[in-house]
Amino acid sequence: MVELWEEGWKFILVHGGGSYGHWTATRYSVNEGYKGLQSIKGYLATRKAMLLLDEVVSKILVETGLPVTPLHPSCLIIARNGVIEKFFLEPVKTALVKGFVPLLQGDVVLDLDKGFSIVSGDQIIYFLAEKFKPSKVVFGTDVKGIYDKNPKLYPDAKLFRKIPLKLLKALDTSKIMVPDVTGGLKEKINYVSKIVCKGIPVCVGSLIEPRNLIRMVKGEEGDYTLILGW
Ligand code: IP8
Repeated sequence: MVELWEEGWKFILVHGGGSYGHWTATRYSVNEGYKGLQSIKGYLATRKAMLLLDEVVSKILVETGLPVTPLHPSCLIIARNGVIEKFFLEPVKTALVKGFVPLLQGDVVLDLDKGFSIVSGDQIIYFLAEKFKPSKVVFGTDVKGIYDKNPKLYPDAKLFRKIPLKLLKALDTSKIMVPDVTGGLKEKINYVSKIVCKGIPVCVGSLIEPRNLIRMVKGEEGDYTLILGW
């Protein structure tokens, strides 16, 4: 990733909740919103879990030489019933102008209807894509991309190198992955589709395989999925 930054690419990073955020949010039913003083415990625990995860992620990235600026959506976003209503983007813009790499995450945010709610990294990516109109959006995963079935369960799963939006929307996501507090793969596909519909190319691929991120960003040949807008 540092290679891209050194070449002058400007980009925003967004990570999800992983076992830190999802486990905590599920344990305290945070998605149900404010239900009295007791539920604040879950809100705080989830915020803390995401702060901890973000600290881990930013430390690793800084050690690779990437000047990341962690920007916590819990303090930048107001949602309504789980959907971003207001997003204070000035820190993101300033970080980009100053040559930093803004680092955001799925988070628990204040909510005009529910008191608080969880906003996924994917929803944040969609919002940012609409505002910043990037040349490409890349979704990083721990598998090579989008398959016809779960590659962790089925060794004969077939990787789609290119998949038209129509086929992507028709995939039976229940066979590919289990849902999580922000909707799992179904919601991810929903946001991927919305971004592609805005005319922004989207790739989904592994961040574990060396150089794969660079291949996806630069559009080089490789084992990953490119979503086609038709
Ligand atoms: O992993 C969820 O973000 P996601 C964040 O992008 C929390 O869905 C707090 C669970």
